[in-house]
Amino acid sequence: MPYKDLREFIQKCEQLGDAVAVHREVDWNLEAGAITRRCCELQAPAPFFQKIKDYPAGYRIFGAPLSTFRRLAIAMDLNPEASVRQIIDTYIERSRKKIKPNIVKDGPCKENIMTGEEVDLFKFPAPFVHHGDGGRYISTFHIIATKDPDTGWANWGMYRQMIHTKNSLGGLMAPAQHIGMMLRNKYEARNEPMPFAVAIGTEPITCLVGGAGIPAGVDEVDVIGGIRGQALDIVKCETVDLEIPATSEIVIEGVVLPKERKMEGPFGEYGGYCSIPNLPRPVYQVSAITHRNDPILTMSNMGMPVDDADIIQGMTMAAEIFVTLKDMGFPVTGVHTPPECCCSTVVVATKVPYANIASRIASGVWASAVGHFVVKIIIVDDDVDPTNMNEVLHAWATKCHPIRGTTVIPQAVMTPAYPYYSPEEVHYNTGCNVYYDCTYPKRWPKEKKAIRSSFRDIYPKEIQEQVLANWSDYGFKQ
Ligand SMILES: Cc1cc2nc3c(=O)[nH]c(=O)nc-3n(C[C@H](O)[C@H](O)[C@H](O)COP(=O)(O)O)c2cc1C
Ligand SMILES: [Mn+2]
Repeated sequence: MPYKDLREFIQKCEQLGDAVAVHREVDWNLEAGAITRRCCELQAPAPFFQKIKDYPAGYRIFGAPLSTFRRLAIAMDLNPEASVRQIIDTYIERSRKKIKPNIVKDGPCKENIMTGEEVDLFKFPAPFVHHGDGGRYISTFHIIATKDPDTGWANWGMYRQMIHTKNSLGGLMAPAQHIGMMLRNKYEARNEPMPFAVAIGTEPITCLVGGAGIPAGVDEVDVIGGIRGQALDIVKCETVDLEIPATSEIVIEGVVLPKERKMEGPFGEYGGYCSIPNLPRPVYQVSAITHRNDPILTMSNMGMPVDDADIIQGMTMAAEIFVTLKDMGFPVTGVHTPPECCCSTVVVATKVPYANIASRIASGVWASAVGHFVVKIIIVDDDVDPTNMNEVLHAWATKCHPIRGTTVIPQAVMTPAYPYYSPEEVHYNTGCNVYYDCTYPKRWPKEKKAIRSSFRDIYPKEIQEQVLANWSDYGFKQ
Protein backbone atom coordinates (compact mmCIF):
# COMPACT_ATOMS: atom_id res chain seq x y z
CA MET A 1 0.00 0.00 0.00
CA PRO A 2 1.30 3.49 -0.75
CA TYR A 3 1.98 5.82 2.19
CA LYS A 4 -0.75 8.34 2.91
CA ASP A 5 1.69 10.82 4.41
CA LEU A 6 5.29 11.48 5.40
CA ARG A 7 4.65 10.18 8.93
CA GLU A 8 3.77 6.68 7.71
CA PHE A 9 6.93 6.65 5.58
CA ILE A 10 9.14 7.73 8.50
CA GLN A 11 7.57 5.08 10.70
CA LYS A 12 8.34 2.40 8.12
CA CYS A 13 11.95 3.62 7.82
CA GLU A 14 12.32 3.52 11.60
CA GLN A 15 10.97 -0.04 11.74
CA LEU A 16 13.48 -1.13 9.10
CA GLY A 17 16.42 0.67 10.72
CA ASP A 18 16.57 3.26 7.91
CA ALA A 19 15.71 6.27 10.11
CA VAL A 20 16.85 7.22 13.60
CA ALA A 21 14.95 9.49 16.01
CA VAL A 22 17.43 12.01 17.43
CA HIS A 23 16.16 13.08 20.88
CA ARG A 24 19.08 15.26 21.87
CA GLU A 25 18.37 18.93 21.07
CA VAL A 26 20.11 20.13 17.90
CA ASP A 27 20.67 23.62 16.53
CA TRP A 28 18.95 24.66 13.27
CA ASN A 29 22.08 26.74 12.70
CA LEU A 30 24.54 24.32 10.98
CA GLU A 31 24.29 21.43 13.49
CA ALA A 32 21.26 19.72 11.90
CA GLY A 33 22.89 20.31 8.50
CA ALA A 34 26.24 18.85 9.55
CA ILE A 35 24.59 15.72 10.96
CA THR A 36 22.53 15.25 7.82
CA ARG A 37 25.59 15.76 5.63
CA ARG A 38 27.48 13.07 7.52
CA CYS A 39 24.50 10.71 7.23
CA CYS A 40 24.59 11.22 3.43
CA GLU A 41 28.30 10.55 3.18
CA LEU A 42 28.06 7.44 5.36
CA GLN A 43 24.80 6.29 3.72
CA ALA A 44 23.53 6.10 7.29
CA PRO A 45 19.88 6.03 8.42
CA ALA A 46 17.95 9.29 7.96
CA PRO A 47 18.09 11.57 11.03
CA PHE A 48 14.67 12.48 12.48
CA PHE A 49 15.35 15.47 14.76
CA GLN A 50 12.82 15.66 17.58
CA LYS A 51 13.86 18.87 19.36
CA ILE A 52 15.22 21.91 17.60
CA LYS A 53 16.87 24.77 19.51
CA ASP A 54 14.64 27.89 19.85
CA TYR A 55 11.54 25.98 18.70
CA PRO A 56 8.68 24.37 20.60
CA ALA A 57 8.53 20.61 21.07
CA GLY A 58 6.77 19.01 18.14
CA TYR A 59 8.45 21.15 15.47
CA ARG A 60 10.69 18.49 13.95
CA ILE A 61 13.09 18.05 11.00
CA PHE A 62 13.49 14.90 8.90
CA GLY A 63 16.87 14.92 7.13
CA ALA A 64 18.01 13.23 3.91
CA PRO A 65 14.65 11.52 3.22
CA LEU A 66 15.68 9.74 -0.01
CA SER A 67 19.48 9.78 0.01
CA THR A 68 19.92 5.99 -0.17
CA PHE A 69 18.66 3.49 -2.71
CA ARG A 70 17.24 1.53 0.25
CA ARG A 71 14.99 4.41 1.31
CA LEU A 72 14.03 5.00 -2.32
CA ALA A 73 13.00 1.34 -2.58
CA ILE A 74 11.03 1.62 0.69
CA ALA A 75 9.33 4.79 -0.61
CA MET A 76 8.29 2.90 -3.75
CA ASP A 77 6.95 0.02 -1.65
CA LEU A 78 9.65 -2.34 -2.95
CA ASN A 79 11.92 -4.71 -1.09
CA PRO A 80 14.54 -2.46 0.59
CA GLU A 81 17.20 -4.70 -0.95
CA ALA A 82 15.91 -4.05 -4.51
CA SER A 83 18.74 -3.44 -6.97
CA VAL A 84 19.12 -0.14 -8.82
CA ARG A 85 18.00 -1.92 -11.97
CA GLN A 86 14.82 -3.18 -10.30
CA ILE A 87 14.10 0.33 -9.02
CA ILE A 88 14.62 1.85 -12.49
CA ASP A 89 12.48 -0.83 -14.17
CA THR A 90 9.66 -0.36 -11.65
CA TYR A 91 9.82 3.42 -12.00
CA ILE A 92 9.60 3.14 -15.80
CA GLU A 93 6.69 0.72 -15.69
CA ARG A 94 4.62 2.60 -13.11
CA SER A 95 5.36 6.13 -14.25
CA ARG A 96 3.85 5.38 -17.69
CA LYS A 97 0.47 4.43 -16.10
CA LYS A 98 -0.67 7.84 -14.99
CA ILE A 99 -3.46 8.21 -12.39
CA LYS A 100 -5.29 11.52 -11.95
CA PRO A 101 -5.49 12.96 -8.42
CA ASN A 102 -8.53 13.12 -6.12
CA ILE A 103 -9.58 16.61 -5.14
CA VAL A 104 -10.68 16.43 -1.51
CA LYS A 105 -12.45 19.15 0.54
CA ASP A 106 -10.15 19.19 3.54
CA GLY A 107 -6.91 17.68 4.78
CA PRO A 108 -4.47 17.65 7.69
CA CYS A 109 -2.43 20.42 6.02
CA LYS A 110 -5.26 22.82 6.99
CA GLU A 111 -5.02 22.17 10.74
CA ASN A 112 -3.42 25.60 11.19
CA ILE A 113 -3.91 28.54 8.85
CA MET A 114 -1.99 31.83 8.83
CA THR A 115 -2.81 34.62 6.42
CA GLY A 116 -1.92 38.30 6.01
CA GLU A 117 0.00 39.76 8.96
CA GLU A 118 0.10 36.39 10.76
CA VAL A 119 2.36 34.91 8.09
CA ASP A 120 5.78 34.18 9.59
CA LEU A 121 8.24 31.85 7.89
CA PHE A 122 10.49 31.98 10.97
CA LYS A 123 7.82 30.06 12.85
CA PHE A 124 9.47 26.95 11.37
CA PRO A 125 12.97 25.72 12.19
CA ALA A 126 14.35 26.40 8.69
CA PRO A 127 17.94 25.20 8.79
CA PHE A 128 21.09 27.09 7.96
CA VAL A 129 22.29 24.07 5.98
CA HIS A 130 25.94 24.67 4.98
CA HIS A 131 28.50 27.09 6.35
CA GLY A 132 28.67 29.81 3.68
CA ASP A 133 25.05 29.57 2.52
CA GLY A 134 23.32 32.88 1.83
CA GLY A 135 20.62 32.32 4.45
CA ARG A 136 18.19 29.85 6.01
CA TYR A 137 16.67 27.46 3.48
CA ILE A 138 13.14 26.35 4.36
CA SER A 139 12.63 24.47 1.08
CA THR A 140 15.27 21.88 0.27
CA PHE A 141 13.02 18.84 -0.09
CA HIS A 142 9.53 19.79 -1.23
CA ILE A 143 7.59 20.65 -4.37
CA ILE A 144 6.56 24.00 -5.81
CA ALA A 145 3.33 24.01 -7.80
CA THR A 146 2.68 26.59 -10.53
CA LYS A 147 0.21 26.63 -13.41
CA ASP A 148 0.64 27.43 -17.09
CA PRO A 149 -1.81 30.33 -17.60
CA ASP A 150 -2.67 29.19 -21.15
CA THR A 151 -2.96 25.42 -20.89
CA GLY A 152 -3.64 24.82 -17.19
CA TRP A 153 -0.65 22.44 -16.97
CA ALA A 154 0.24 22.18 -13.27
CA ASN A 155 4.00 21.84 -12.89
CA TRP A 156 5.38 20.39 -9.64
CA GLY A 157 9.14 20.64 -9.23
CA MET A 158 11.77 20.80 -6.49
CA TYR A 159 13.52 24.19 -6.55
CA ARG A 160 15.28 25.50 -3.42
CA GLN A 161 13.96 28.46 -1.43
CA MET A 162 15.79 30.73 1.01
CA ILE A 163 13.98 32.93 3.54
CA HIS A 164 14.41 36.68 2.86
CA THR A 165 11.91 38.06 5.39
CA LYS A 166 9.05 36.67 7.44
CA ASN A 167 6.85 36.71 4.34
CA SER A 168 9.19 36.48 1.37
CA LEU A 169 11.50 33.88 -0.14
CA GLY A 170 14.11 33.78 -2.88
CA GLY A 171 15.08 30.95 -5.17
CA LEU A 172 17.00 29.75 -8.16
CA MET A 173 14.86 29.27 -11.29
CA ALA A 174 17.19 28.13 -14.04
CA PRO A 175 15.82 29.13 -17.48
CA ALA A 176 15.67 25.51 -18.71
CA GLN A 177 13.69 24.35 -15.62
CA HIS A 178 9.92 24.32 -16.02
CA ILE A 179 9.33 26.94 -13.33
CA GLY A 180 11.93 29.21 -14.97
CA MET A 181 10.28 28.85 -18.36
CA MET A 182 6.80 29.55 -16.94
CA LEU A 183 7.92 32.64 -15.06
CA ARG A 184 9.99 34.20 -17.86
CA ASN A 185 8.08 33.15 -20.96
CA LYS A 186 4.51 33.39 -19.66
CA TYR A 187 3.97 35.51 -16.54
CA GLU A 188 6.81 38.03 -16.83
CA ALA A 189 6.17 38.36 -20.57
CA ARG A 190 2.71 39.71 -19.55
CA ASN A 191 4.01 41.50 -16.47
CA GLU A 192 1.75 39.40 -14.24
CA PRO A 193 2.48 37.80 -10.86
CA MET A 194 2.87 34.00 -10.91
CA PRO A 195 0.87 32.17 -8.21
CA PHE A 196 2.78 29.41 -6.44
CA ALA A 197 2.24 26.88 -3.67
CA VAL A 198 4.98 24.98 -1.87
CA ALA A 199 4.34 21.63 -0.17
CA ILE A 200 6.93 20.56 2.39
CA GLY A 201 6.76 17.18 4.11
CA THR A 202 4.74 15.18 1.62
CA GLU A 203 4.34 11.44 1.22
CA PRO A 204 7.60 10.35 -0.42
CA ILE A 205 6.59 9.83 -4.06
CA THR A 206 5.57 13.49 -4.45
CA CYS A 207 9.12 14.66 -3.84
CA LEU A 208 10.59 11.82 -5.88
CA VAL A 209 8.63 13.03 -8.91
CA GLY A 210 9.24 16.70 -8.03
CA GLY A 211 12.96 16.04 -8.45
CA ALA A 212 12.50 14.00 -11.64
CA GLY A 213 12.80 15.23 -15.21
CA ILE A 214 9.22 14.74 -16.41
CA PRO A 215 8.64 16.22 -19.89
CA ALA A 216 7.09 19.70 -20.09
CA GLY A 217 3.31 19.72 -20.33
CA VAL A 218 2.86 16.62 -18.16
CA ASP A 219 1.20 17.11 -14.76
CA GLU A 220 3.62 15.55 -12.26
CA VAL A 221 0.70 14.72 -9.95
CA ASP A 222 -0.62 12.17 -12.49
CA VAL A 223 2.80 10.48 -12.55
CA ILE A 224 2.82 10.45 -8.74
CA GLY A 225 -0.52 8.58 -8.82
CA GLY A 226 0.94 6.07 -11.27
CA ILE A 227 4.00 5.33 -9.17
CA ARG A 228 1.93 5.03 -5.99
CA GLY A 229 -0.61 2.87 -7.81
CA GLN A 230 -3.25 5.08 -6.21
CA ALA A 231 -4.54 8.62 -6.81
CA LEU A 232 -2.97 11.31 -4.64
CA ASP A 233 -5.41 13.35 -2.50
CA ILE A 234 -5.01 17.04 -3.22
CA VAL A 235 -6.74 20.04 -1.68
CA LYS A 236 -7.31 23.61 -2.82
CA CYS A 237 -5.05 26.36 -1.52
CA GLU A 238 -6.42 29.22 0.61
CA THR A 239 -5.25 32.24 -1.39
CA VAL A 240 -4.20 30.99 -4.85
CA ASP A 241 -5.87 28.83 -7.50
CA LEU A 242 -3.61 25.80 -7.05
CA GLU A 243 -3.92 22.38 -5.42
CA ILE A 244 -1.45 20.74 -3.09
CA PRO A 245 -1.15 17.30 -1.41
CA ALA A 246 -3.74 17.16 1.40
CA THR A 247 -1.42 15.51 3.90
CA SER A 248 1.48 17.96 3.44
CA GLU A 249 3.15 19.01 6.70
CA ILE A 250 3.61 22.67 5.65
CA VAL A 251 2.13 24.63 2.72
CA ILE A 252 3.34 28.07 1.67
CA GLU A 253 1.25 30.08 -0.82
CA GLY A 254 1.66 33.33 -2.68
CA VAL A 255 2.89 34.93 -5.88
CA VAL A 256 6.23 35.46 -7.60
CA LEU A 257 6.47 39.14 -8.36
CA PRO A 258 7.16 39.85 -12.04
CA LYS A 259 10.66 41.12 -12.84
CA GLU A 260 11.52 41.64 -9.16
CA ARG A 261 14.94 40.25 -8.15
CA LYS A 262 16.81 40.04 -4.87
CA MET A 263 20.18 38.47 -3.98
CA GLU A 264 19.81 34.76 -3.27
CA GLY A 265 22.47 32.15 -2.48
CA PRO A 266 25.10 30.97 -2.49
CA PHE A 267 24.08 27.45 -1.53
CA GLY A 268 25.91 24.11 -1.34
CA GLU A 269 25.02 22.63 -4.72
CA TYR A 270 24.23 19.17 -6.06
CA GLY A 271 27.60 19.09 -7.88
CA GLY A 272 29.31 18.77 -4.51
CA TYR A 273 30.56 22.35 -4.14
CA CYS A 274 29.30 25.76 -3.16
CA SER A 275 30.17 26.91 -6.68
CA ILE A 276 27.47 29.24 -7.98
CA PRO A 277 27.68 32.78 -6.56
CA ASN A 278 24.80 34.70 -5.05
CA LEU A 279 22.96 36.63 -7.71
CA PRO A 280 19.75 38.63 -8.07
CA ARG A 281 17.00 35.98 -8.32
CA PRO A 282 13.15 35.88 -8.32
CA VAL A 283 11.20 36.70 -5.16
CA TYR A 284 8.24 34.71 -3.78
CA GLN A 285 5.79 36.90 -1.83
CA VAL A 286 3.91 34.78 0.73
CA SER A 287 0.17 35.31 1.30
CA ALA A 288 -0.64 32.25 3.47
CA ILE A 289 0.95 29.38 5.36
CA THR A 290 -0.99 26.32 6.48
CA HIS A 291 0.44 23.43 8.47
CA ARG A 292 -0.27 20.26 10.39
CA ASN A 293 -0.07 20.18 14.16
CA ASP A 294 3.52 19.38 15.19
CA PRO A 295 4.81 19.91 11.64
CA ILE A 296 7.78 18.02 10.24
CA LEU A 297 10.14 20.00 8.01
CA THR A 298 12.02 17.88 5.49
CA MET A 299 15.59 18.76 4.62
CA SER A 300 18.09 17.56 2.06
CA ASN A 301 21.77 18.44 2.16
CA MET A 302 23.30 18.76 -1.29
CA GLY A 303 27.03 18.17 -1.44
CA MET A 304 29.50 15.35 -1.83
CA PRO A 305 27.75 12.15 -2.88
CA VAL A 306 25.54 10.51 -1.98
CA ASP A 307 22.68 12.95 -1.42
CA ASP A 308 18.99 12.99 -2.34
CA ALA A 309 19.59 14.56 -5.76
CA ASP A 310 22.18 11.90 -6.67
CA ILE A 311 19.58 9.24 -5.88
CA ILE A 312 16.30 10.79 -7.04
CA GLN A 313 17.38 12.88 -9.97
CA GLY A 314 20.02 10.33 -11.01
CA MET A 315 17.67 7.35 -11.00
CA THR A 316 14.89 9.18 -12.81
CA MET A 317 17.34 10.57 -15.39
CA ALA A 318 18.52 7.03 -16.13
CA ALA A 319 14.90 5.90 -16.54
CA GLU A 320 13.97 8.78 -18.84
CA ILE A 321 17.09 8.29 -21.00
CA PHE A 322 16.55 4.53 -21.26
CA VAL A 323 12.97 5.03 -22.47
CA THR A 324 14.02 7.75 -24.93
CA LEU A 325 16.81 5.60 -26.46
CA LYS A 326 14.50 2.57 -26.69
CA ASP A 327 11.81 4.67 -28.38
CA MET A 328 14.45 5.82 -30.88
CA GLY A 329 15.12 2.17 -31.71
CA PHE A 330 18.62 1.82 -30.23
CA PRO A 331 19.53 -1.69 -28.95
CA VAL A 332 20.44 -0.41 -25.48
CA THR A 333 20.37 -2.87 -22.59
CA GLY A 334 20.72 -0.57 -19.58
CA VAL A 335 21.33 3.01 -18.42
CA HIS A 336 22.72 4.19 -15.11
CA THR A 337 23.59 7.58 -13.61
CA PRO A 338 26.27 6.76 -11.01
CA PRO A 339 25.46 8.64 -7.78
CA GLU A 340 29.18 9.37 -7.35
CA CYS A 341 29.01 11.65 -10.41
CA CYS A 342 26.26 14.00 -9.14
CA CYS A 343 23.97 13.68 -12.20
CA SER A 344 26.73 14.79 -14.59
CA THR A 345 27.55 11.38 -16.05
CA VAL A 346 25.48 8.67 -17.69
CA VAL A 347 26.51 5.12 -18.51
CA VAL A 348 24.73 3.42 -21.42
CA ALA A 349 25.14 -0.29 -22.20
CA THR A 350 24.30 -1.30 -25.74
CA LYS A 351 24.60 -3.92 -28.42
CA VAL A 352 26.77 -2.67 -31.31
CA PRO A 353 25.16 -3.59 -34.63
CA TYR A 354 27.40 -1.20 -36.60
CA ALA A 355 30.50 0.93 -36.04
CA ASN A 356 30.21 4.23 -34.18
CA ILE A 357 26.66 3.70 -32.91
CA ALA A 358 28.03 5.44 -29.78
CA SER A 359 27.84 8.80 -31.52
CA ARG A 360 24.14 8.39 -32.29
CA ILE A 361 23.38 7.13 -28.79
CA ALA A 362 25.19 10.10 -27.27
CA SER A 363 23.12 12.46 -29.43
CA GLY A 364 19.97 10.71 -28.21
CA VAL A 365 20.98 11.14 -24.57
CA TRP A 366 21.59 14.87 -25.01
CA ALA A 367 18.34 15.28 -26.94
CA SER A 368 16.27 13.60 -24.19
CA ALA A 369 14.11 15.55 -21.72
CA VAL A 370 16.91 15.41 -19.10
CA GLY A 371 19.81 15.85 -21.56
CA HIS A 372 20.67 19.37 -20.39
CA PHE A 373 22.03 17.90 -17.14
CA VAL A 374 24.32 15.36 -18.87
CA VAL A 375 27.96 16.35 -19.43
CA LYS A 376 29.76 13.01 -19.77
CA ILE A 377 28.49 9.82 -21.38
CA ILE A 378 30.20 6.45 -21.06
CA ILE A 379 29.02 3.94 -23.65
CA VAL A 380 29.81 0.30 -22.94
CA ASP A 381 29.07 -3.09 -24.50
CA ASP A 382 26.04 -5.06 -23.36
CA ASP A 383 28.21 -7.51 -21.40
CA VAL A 384 28.99 -4.68 -18.97
CA ASP A 385 26.51 -4.06 -16.16
CA PRO A 386 26.08 -0.25 -16.23
CA THR A 387 25.21 -0.21 -12.51
CA ASN A 388 28.46 -1.98 -11.57
CA MET A 389 31.14 0.70 -11.45
CA ASN A 390 33.84 -1.94 -11.19
CA GLU A 391 32.91 -3.18 -14.65
CA VAL A 392 32.23 0.31 -16.05
CA LEU A 393 35.57 1.76 -14.95
CA HIS A 394 37.37 -1.33 -16.24
CA ALA A 395 35.75 -0.92 -19.66
CA TRP A 396 36.51 2.81 -19.71
CA ALA A 397 40.15 2.25 -18.67
CA THR A 398 40.85 -0.59 -21.08
CA LYS A 399 38.56 -0.27 -24.10
CA CYS A 400 38.27 3.49 -24.65
CA HIS A 401 41.11 4.77 -26.82
CA PRO A 402 42.29 8.06 -25.29
CA ILE A 403 41.99 9.86 -28.64
CA ARG A 404 39.72 7.90 -30.97
CA GLY A 405 37.42 6.78 -28.16
CA THR A 406 36.93 10.29 -26.81
CA THR A 407 34.72 12.78 -28.64
CA VAL A 408 34.44 16.30 -27.32
CA ILE A 409 31.47 18.54 -28.05
CA PRO A 410 33.01 21.99 -27.66
CA GLN A 411 29.75 23.97 -27.44
CA ALA A 412 27.02 22.69 -25.15
CA VAL A 413 24.43 23.67 -22.56
CA MET A 414 26.25 24.85 -19.43
CA THR A 415 25.65 23.31 -16.02
CA PRO A 416 27.57 25.72 -13.77
CA ALA A 417 27.51 23.41 -10.75
CA TYR A 418 30.89 21.98 -11.79
CA PRO A 419 33.91 24.09 -10.89
CA TYR A 420 36.17 23.21 -13.84
CA TYR A 421 34.67 25.92 -16.03
CA SER A 422 36.61 29.15 -16.51
CA PRO A 423 35.06 32.45 -15.43
CA GLU A 424 34.66 33.30 -19.11
CA GLU A 425 32.72 30.10 -19.85
CA VAL A 426 30.47 30.80 -16.87
CA HIS A 427 29.98 34.40 -17.97
CA TYR A 428 28.91 33.39 -21.49
CA ASN A 429 27.00 30.35 -20.24
CA THR A 430 28.88 28.08 -22.63
CA GLY A 431 29.56 24.51 -21.59
CA CYS A 432 31.19 21.54 -23.30
CA ASN A 433 30.40 17.82 -23.31
CA VAL A 434 32.21 14.58 -23.99
CA TYR A 435 31.37 10.97 -24.72
CA TYR A 436 33.58 7.93 -24.28
CA ASP A 437 33.13 5.00 -26.64
CA CYS A 438 34.11 2.00 -24.52
CA THR A 439 32.67 -0.62 -26.85
CA TYR A 440 34.74 -3.40 -28.39
CA PRO A 441 37.81 -1.75 -29.99
CA LYS A 442 37.82 -1.89 -33.76
CA ARG A 443 41.39 -3.20 -33.95
CA TRP A 444 40.32 -6.41 -32.17
CA PRO A 445 39.04 -8.74 -34.90
CA LYS A 446 35.46 -9.88 -34.32
CA GLU A 447 36.31 -13.55 -34.84
CA LYS A 448 39.07 -13.34 -32.23
CA LYS A 449 37.14 -11.40 -29.64
CA ALA A 450 39.29 -10.78 -26.58
CA ILE A 451 37.58 -12.52 -23.68
CA ARG A 452 37.51 -10.74 -20.34
CA SER A 453 39.58 -12.62 -17.85
CA SER A 454 36.85 -12.71 -15.22
CA PHE A 455 35.30 -15.56 -13.25
CA ARG A 456 32.08 -15.13 -15.21
CA ASP A 457 33.66 -14.91 -18.68
CA ILE A 458 36.79 -17.03 -18.84
CA TYR A 459 35.94 -20.27 -17.03
CA PRO A 460 33.80 -23.06 -18.47
CA LYS A 461 30.25 -23.14 -17.08
CA GLU A 462 30.82 -26.49 -15.29
CA ILE A 463 33.83 -25.15 -13.41
CA GLN A 464 31.92 -22.03 -12.40
CA GLU A 465 29.00 -24.11 -11.13
CA GLN A 466 31.30 -26.48 -9.27
CA VAL A 467 33.15 -23.62 -7.57
CA LEU A 468 29.93 -21.85 -6.61
CA ALA A 469 28.37 -25.05 -5.25
CA ASN A 470 31.41 -25.75 -3.08
CA TRP A 471 32.09 -22.17 -2.04
CA SER A 472 31.21 -22.52 1.64
CA ASP A 473 32.92 -25.93 1.79
CA TYR A 474 36.15 -24.24 0.78
CA GLY A 475 35.77 -22.25 4.01
CA PHE A 476 34.49 -18.91 2.66
CA LYS A 477 31.71 -17.11 4.53
CA GLN A 478 30.55 -14.94 1.63
C1 LIG B 1 17.03 17.34 -3.47
C2 LIG B 1 16.93 18.11 -4.75
C3 LIG B 1 17.16 19.48 -4.77
C4 LIG B 1 17.06 20.21 -5.95
N1 LIG B 1 17.24 21.57 -5.93
C5 LIG B 1 17.07 22.28 -7.09
C6 LIG B 1 17.15 23.71 -7.11
O1 LIG B 1 17.38 24.35 -6.10
N2 LIG B 1 16.97 24.37 -8.29
C7 LIG B 1 16.71 23.71 -9.44
O2 LIG B 1 16.54 24.34 -10.49
N3 LIG B 1 16.63 22.35 -9.47
C8 LIG B 1 16.79 21.63 -8.31
N4 LIG B 1 16.69 20.28 -8.33
C9 LIG B 1 16.48 19.60 -9.61
C10 LIG B 1 15.05 19.69 -10.06
O3 LIG B 1 14.18 19.33 -9.02
C11 LIG B 1 14.83 18.76 -11.24
O4 LIG B 1 15.60 19.22 -12.33
C12 LIG B 1 13.38 18.66 -11.67
O5 LIG B 1 13.33 17.94 -12.87
C13 LIG B 1 12.76 20.01 -11.86
O6 LIG B 1 11.42 19.87 -12.23
P1 LIG B 1 10.93 20.24 -13.70
O7 LIG B 1 11.51 19.17 -14.59
O8 LIG B 1 9.45 20.16 -13.54
O9 LIG B 1 11.44 21.61 -13.99
C14 LIG B 1 16.76 19.53 -7.14
C15 LIG B 1 16.53 18.17 -7.12
C16 LIG B 1 16.60 17.45 -5.95
C17 LIG B 1 16.29 15.98 -5.97
MN1 LIG C 1 7.88 19.60 -14.76
